[in-house]
Amino acid sequence: MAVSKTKKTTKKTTKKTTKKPAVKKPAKKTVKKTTKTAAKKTTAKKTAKPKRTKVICISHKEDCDGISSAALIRQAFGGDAILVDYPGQMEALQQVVLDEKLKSLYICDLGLSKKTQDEFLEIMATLRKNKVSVTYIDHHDLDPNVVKELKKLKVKVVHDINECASVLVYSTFKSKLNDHASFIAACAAITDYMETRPIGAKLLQIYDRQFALISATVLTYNIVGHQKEPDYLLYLVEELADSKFPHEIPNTFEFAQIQVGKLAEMIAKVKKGMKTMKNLGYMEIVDAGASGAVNFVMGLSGKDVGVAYKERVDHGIYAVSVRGSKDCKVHLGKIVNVLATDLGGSGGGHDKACGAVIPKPKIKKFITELNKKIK
Ligand SMILES: [Mn+2]
Repeated sequence: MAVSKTKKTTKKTTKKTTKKPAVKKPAKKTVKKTTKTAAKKTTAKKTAKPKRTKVICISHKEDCDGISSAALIRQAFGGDAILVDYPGQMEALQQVVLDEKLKSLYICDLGLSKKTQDEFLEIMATLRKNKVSVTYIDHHDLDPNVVKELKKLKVKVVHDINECASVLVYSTFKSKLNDHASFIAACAAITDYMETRPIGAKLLQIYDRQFALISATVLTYNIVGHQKEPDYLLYLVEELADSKFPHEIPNTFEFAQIQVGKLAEMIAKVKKGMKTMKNLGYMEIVDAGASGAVNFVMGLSGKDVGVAYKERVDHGIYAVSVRGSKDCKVHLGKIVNVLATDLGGSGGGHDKACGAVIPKPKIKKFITELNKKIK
């Protein structure tokens, strides 16, 4: 390497240096000094607050879009990821708000519902009071009043239901990301069914379609199959942030093959265990994730809506996945948001793909009411 100091290398280095905007550090120092002087007045050790230096990204752990969003944030800003599912989302926020070292927080691919939005706003207000910079990036259906409130609090909101969260992260922070980031975003767009949207389509176009499809799919199977191994999911975030292709991460394809086998078994189980109502197919899942089964429930039931639900014993709830076919004309995310809230749970999401948390005794009522509302 040292011998081949060609003109090309020099050019590249120059480009890189000019591309990245210089970080304004002096301004921050002045602020710190002022804080120190203020702290001196109150002498006691207790009041010496720790410097806020931490960058944290809270993102969705259950799919490629959430994991990829976390990876892109990590590439752009460093810091650590906290990966959560919907039932664990508020708990994670309640924890980070207590972190006295937190400087900036990114929240990605985590939609809000009627149940969670008020508490979310309260936590955002506390964070902003503590001068934590907060960026909320999401593409799920969102109450416009919540957007207004967030903007009032000076939370940076990047919200667009027309692209997946990773694509939104990519387009917002493009200048801080490398070329490979567009591939990660394209994979996320594929797995969120949003690769035909304006930006998603452009990103996918950069790469060979089959190459992107197999990468996105293998990545998804590794994410879905490692939901109970948070360290592995964080490792995936790191590797993707480090510009690795899914096939460069050891054993991903072998693992995907195992998952494919399990899914094939799931087809047989759904055929046997699925039940139908007039407008939907539904099934309780016991030994796999509900989100992995729900497409089969919809497809094999011949209905335009499929519901799969799995008990979360520790929480006394059912985690519910709902999918709509192309012929489904209602906005499932909006319907499920209202219905789940009425039943003491929470939920929401996209028009044809959404989820809910339903108290255990209310699951049957949820399904019958949903069946009535989607005719
Ligand atoms: Mn998403």
